[in-house]
Amino acid sequence: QPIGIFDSGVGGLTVTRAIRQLLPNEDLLYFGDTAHLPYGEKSPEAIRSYSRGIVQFLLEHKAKAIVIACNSASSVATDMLIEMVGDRIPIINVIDPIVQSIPLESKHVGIIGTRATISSGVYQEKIADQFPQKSISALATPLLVPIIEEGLEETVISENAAVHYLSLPEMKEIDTLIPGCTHYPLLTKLFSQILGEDVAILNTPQIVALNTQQRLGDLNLLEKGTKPGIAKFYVSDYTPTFERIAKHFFGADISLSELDIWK
Ligand code: DGN
Repeated sequence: QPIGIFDSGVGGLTVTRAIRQLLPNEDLLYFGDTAHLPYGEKSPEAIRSYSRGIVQFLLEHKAKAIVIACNSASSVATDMLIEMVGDRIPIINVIDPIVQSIPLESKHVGIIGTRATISSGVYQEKIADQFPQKSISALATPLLVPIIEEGLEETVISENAAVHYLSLPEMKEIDTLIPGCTHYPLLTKLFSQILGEDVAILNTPQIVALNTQQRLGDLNLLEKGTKPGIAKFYVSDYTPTFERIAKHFFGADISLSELDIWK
């Protein structure tokens, strides 16, 4: 039985890549809702409705666990999906494990993400609940997504955009940065050049992969065989551009198959 993973598009492949590296014997079933992206600019109602359809699809394909590999969907659809699935299979979102991984010594946490993620306030609430003594600053940084999708991480364009956002007053005093969007791990090097060594940048795909391993381990759901798992990658709308970007995020040659679950 595969681990089902979904995202609004192909950004969730940064998380999928980390899961694949950590759990190479697991079968993976990835669904990217490219027909409806970007979720980051959609309303909570729309994101919940798309997420429900995708989870239905993953359940029909016998997923033994589901990873919501999208910060925007994790922000607004996690509770609804847990309610929908009940105790049939575990639903893993990206936000809870990331919040739990904030260093205890951190005093001021900065979160960057899409408009949907930041305006949901979910990161802010969960951090405030768990670490009431920490200061929190949150900033929507939507321009970074298309820059990364164009493969422009190492150019003056991404540098200017990142410097612009990270120099805003909200981000001035932070000592920890949460790259709260599937795409942003590709800018880690740039963020650390801008922010300096004293600011910790969380490795969000790795954190989510470790949490997936732990949740599956606790439920005795980890694959015991030693053959390499099979990974399948579906999208609701195929274009060669999505495939090119997918390879960039996954860091290896993969092919996408179109499957319109909305028909
Ligand atoms: N996958 C989305 C997220 O992590 O919030 C980013 C892509 C988008 O919808 N703009």
